Parts: sequence; structure tokens; C-alpha cells
Amino acid sequence: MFVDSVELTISSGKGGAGCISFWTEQFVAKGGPDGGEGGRGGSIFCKVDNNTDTLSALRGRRVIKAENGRPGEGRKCYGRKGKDTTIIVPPGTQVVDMETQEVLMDLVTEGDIRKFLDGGKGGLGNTHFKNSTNQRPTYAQPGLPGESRIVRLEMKLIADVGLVGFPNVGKSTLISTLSNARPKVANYEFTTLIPNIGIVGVGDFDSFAMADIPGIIEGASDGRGLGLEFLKHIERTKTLLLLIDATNYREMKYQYEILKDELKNYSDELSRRPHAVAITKIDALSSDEVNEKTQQFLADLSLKPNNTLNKFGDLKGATSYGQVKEEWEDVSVDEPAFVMPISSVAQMHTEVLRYALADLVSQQRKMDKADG
Ligand SMILES: Nc1nc2c(ncn2[C@@H]2O[C@H](COP(=O)(O)OP(=O)(O)OP(=O)(O)O)[C@@H](O)[C@H]2O)c(=O)[nH]1
Ligand SMILES: [Mg+2]
Repeated sequence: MFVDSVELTISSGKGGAGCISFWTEQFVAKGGPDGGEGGRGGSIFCKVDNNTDTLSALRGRRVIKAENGRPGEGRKCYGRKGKDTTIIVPPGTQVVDMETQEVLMDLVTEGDIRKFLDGGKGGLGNTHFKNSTNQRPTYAQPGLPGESRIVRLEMKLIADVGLVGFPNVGKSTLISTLSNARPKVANYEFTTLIPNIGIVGVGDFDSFAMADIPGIIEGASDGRGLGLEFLKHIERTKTLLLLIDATNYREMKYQYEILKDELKNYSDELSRRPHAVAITKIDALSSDEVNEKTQQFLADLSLKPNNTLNKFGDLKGATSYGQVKEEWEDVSVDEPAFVMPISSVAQMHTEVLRYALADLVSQQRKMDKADG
């Protein structure tokens, strides 16, 4: 099962107590104080590891606690330090304080190790308190308590392409056609309740990650349907593929506008992300119908059909729209990078789509690099 949020109490270790002890030995009547310092409590670290892709390893655990420091001992011996605990999380995990909802840590970069909670300091032993007026102190410090936080670990998918569309438009079918993911496909709305990520291979060496996200409906940004729960997953996808169902009772232009509106209502930044459009289920229509519908859709968006997508493969005369690559960075992201009719079931144009998406992703990666 896909787990993307777990609640936990996380505590660092308590410091060990300082020791009260006096030197004793044969023929030594009154040895001085020799109580050692307590060990520091273990700290909590978080480490980002690409090899885990869910938080499921943490499921069922309620408390994660680092070891306490050991108390100091006589003969000025230090107590042993408590062992640190490292929590391994997938990239894209946030640590959110349950009380304040504040994001305490944002763990994105592979290999990153960050200290979350400091272990409590060990107490000083009585050796430390010896002075000219008190040669035999009978006092030592207790160890300091560790820190404790009730948090929610939340994983937000980081995918190159997020599939966005109304329920039942064929998002899961497309991801199972293009990638290794096999989400459930069924002819009713809201089949997909949790996001799935698939790796789409491009040629022999290249690939990108695609996220299948539950369907969006009008009012999603106010919490309707599955609401905000899943819009937050889209937040971390770098580009979006809007799926518009050619056979749906909802008009294509309407679908497109609602999707754009919902994204914009959720966050301005999301609506400015590069996006493309796939018109789905075209096997259910005649090719004339598909061309007619696509032409109408492009006209509604004030876009002129062109055939630039043919460089990625043969669209067999289907009407489409694509921005020429070199111009991409200057073009407003308000308009789609391309509009392409497809059918996942009949595998029509899905290969062209694969390469066109790879192209969009590689441009996006270049832009990310340029931004640092
Ligand atoms: N004719 C045709 N039907 C399709 C195509 N793609 C998907 N379908 C059908 O459309 C229905 C919904 O497909 P899903 O892939 O589950 O749709 P979804 O967008 O993931 O739906 P939710 O998860 O509910 O949002 C299923 O009955 C699919 O068989 C296609 O290319 N052609
Ligand atoms: Mg689905």
C-alpha cells in the first residue's frame, strides 16, 4: 500500500546524570571527588534516501526515540553517549509540527542528512564542583531531557510529469501504457484514490517519472471531491499533462478551463507550470470527428494547428498543436506546449506522446539547472 503520511512522536535521548563518587583506595582515607560526566543523549537525524519511495517503513510506529546517555561513573569515567537514530525518508518528505502545522524540515535532496532533534546534554559529575571551600561536593548535575515533538511526516511526490484530469478520463490507463506502473483502471469516477508513480522509459537510457493523480473536479480547490488532499501532490510535479476526454459529456473546452481554474485557485505557481494537453479516447471516435473536435478545441484556445509534433513520430494526419522547441523558453506558459489526440487502449500516438513529453521534461530540467 502507498503510505504518504504518518504521525509520530519523535524524541531525542536524555542526557546521562553526572556521578557523585569519591576516590576510595586502600590507605587513602578521604579521596577527593571523582564522579564523571553523564553521556549526551542520542540525537535524531533525518536522511533522504532515493531507495525508499514511500513512508511505509514507518507505518505502525508511533514513537521513535534515540537512546539515552549513560550516567557518569566513578574514577572520572564519562558515561557512554546515547546512540543517534537516523530516520530514512524518501525525497519529497516534509516534517510538519502537529501542533502548529509548521513545516519544520523539507527533505528533498538525495543523500541529505539533517539533524532534527539534539540529544540532551549529560550532567556534570561531582568532580566538577570541587573548589577551595568545598573539597568534597556531594552534588552532581542531572542529565538534561531530550527534545520531543509530535510530527507528521508527509511525502509529496516529486514527478517530472503529473497527469491531471477529471475522473475517468483515462489517466491510469495512460500511465499503465507508458510506464511500469499498474494502477487500477475501471469505468467509474474516482477509481484512483492515492497517487501512483511510474517510470517512463525513453529510448535505452533516458527516463522520467510520471504521477497518476486522482481526478480533479470543479471546486476541488475548495475541498470538493477528493479536494486539496491530492492537489498537494501535484504541487511537486514539474510539468503537467492535462488529460481531456474527447468522449466525455463534459465539453473539452470546459474540462480544460476548469482544470486550469482549479490549479490556479490552489496556487498561482501551479497554474504557471509548463503543461501540455492530451485528448484521450480517440479510438471511440472516427478520425474526422477527432480532427473536428481538436480543431474546435484549438480555436477555443486561440491556437493554430501545426504539425511540429510529427518530428517525434507519425501522427497520421491527426490535427495537433506543438510549440517549436527553441522558442519554448520565450513562450508564455499560459498556453500548452502541445495538444495531441491519443488513445491509450488502441495505442494511437502514445509513442509520439512519450517522446514529446520527454522533450518537455528535458527542457524543464535545463531550466531548473539554469535557475540553480
Ligand atoms: N475507448 C477508450 N477507453 C479508455 C481509454 N483510456 C481509458 N479508457 C477507459 O476509461 C475508463 C477510465 O479509465 P481510467 O484509466 O481508470 O481513468 P482515470 O482517469 O484514471 O479515472 P479516475 O482514477 O477515476 O480518476 C476505463 O473504463 C478505461 O478502460 C482509451 O484510450 N480509449
Ligand atoms: Mg485512475
